[in-house]
Amino acid sequence: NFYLCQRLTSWRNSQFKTVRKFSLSNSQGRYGDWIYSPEVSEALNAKKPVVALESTIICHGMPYPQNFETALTVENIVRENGSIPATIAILDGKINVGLTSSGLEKLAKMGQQAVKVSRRDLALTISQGLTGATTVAGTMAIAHRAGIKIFVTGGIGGVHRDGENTMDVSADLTELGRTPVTVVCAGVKSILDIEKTLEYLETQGVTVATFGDSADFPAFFTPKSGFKSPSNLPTIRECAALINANTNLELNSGILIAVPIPENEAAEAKEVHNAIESSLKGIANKGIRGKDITPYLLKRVNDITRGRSLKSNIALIKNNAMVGSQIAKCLAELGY
Ligand code: PSU
Ligand code: MN
Repeated sequence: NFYLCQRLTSWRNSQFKTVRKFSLSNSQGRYGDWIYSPEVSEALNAKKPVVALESTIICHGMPYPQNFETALTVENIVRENGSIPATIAILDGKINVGLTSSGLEKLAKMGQQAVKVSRRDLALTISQGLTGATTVAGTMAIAHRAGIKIFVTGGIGGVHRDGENTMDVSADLTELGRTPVTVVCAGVKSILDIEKTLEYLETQGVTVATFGDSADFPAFFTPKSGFKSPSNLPTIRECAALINANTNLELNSGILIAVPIPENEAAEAKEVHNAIESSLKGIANKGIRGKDITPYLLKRVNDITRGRSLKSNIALIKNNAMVGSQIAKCLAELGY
């Protein structure tokens, strides 16, 4: 028994050493074998502002090559406005926080071949060694564990139309209810039920604010949805103060800051409305279900408007990146 015990202990020690060595060589950051890009690792260690970016928007939200170009541009806008971008994805089963441009290009070319990774898919994608693009929910979960407080994207998922019957409610909303990360977006597309999405965010205890002076919650392609925003924050500094108050309370729930698309970049409301209505008919006719619904609708709307909605989509993400980066920078400057 003594012999066995000794053998076991030395085996366990050797395993431990292997694991330690393995993780050190793979990680430049604080977590096991997560892979941090050098600039993200350096920024996190030095407590410099970092902004998380998602990858589902690259693989499942936009066509190639616009997805690749936009991803690179958005990262640069984050840098120009004082923060370090951390695009999050799973490459061959490894969580990457901050991607190289070749990593970004690989994902952009993979498109829908990459797994769409929400919270429920994280452990599966890692344990199976797959490559996946993280949604808002998936990205928030990782960003929080990496110590990143701000996350910029285009739009979030929400309560789908007819959601009261289908129960199709994006896991993005429940993630916002349980993960203290601030998501900066342009509201939600009217492929969704905007009113019910706002109700559900309230149920989940998510603080929602429109950035700027508008009383409305924005509708992604257009600055106004016709639904009132629960609050407005006119300045970057007020956004930072809100995040700080939320952190200090240890509520552990997230914040949604909705930035209306700049008026001159907005899509033609009627055109987008028609494209969305006809795309919605397609899901029923083609029997599209579950996690495939959002990517299908995004692609159809892009196709029907022949790229005009994509142009607005790209413009609003750039605008969000500027706002989000400035909020992260302000948070760091205030020592929050
Ligand atoms: N809405 C958009 N663009 C997007 C998405 C939503 O306008 O790219 C993506 C985001 O990654 C979001 C996900 O987290 O779709 C939501 O998917 P679902 O509805 O299946 O939860
Ligand atoms: Mn869904």
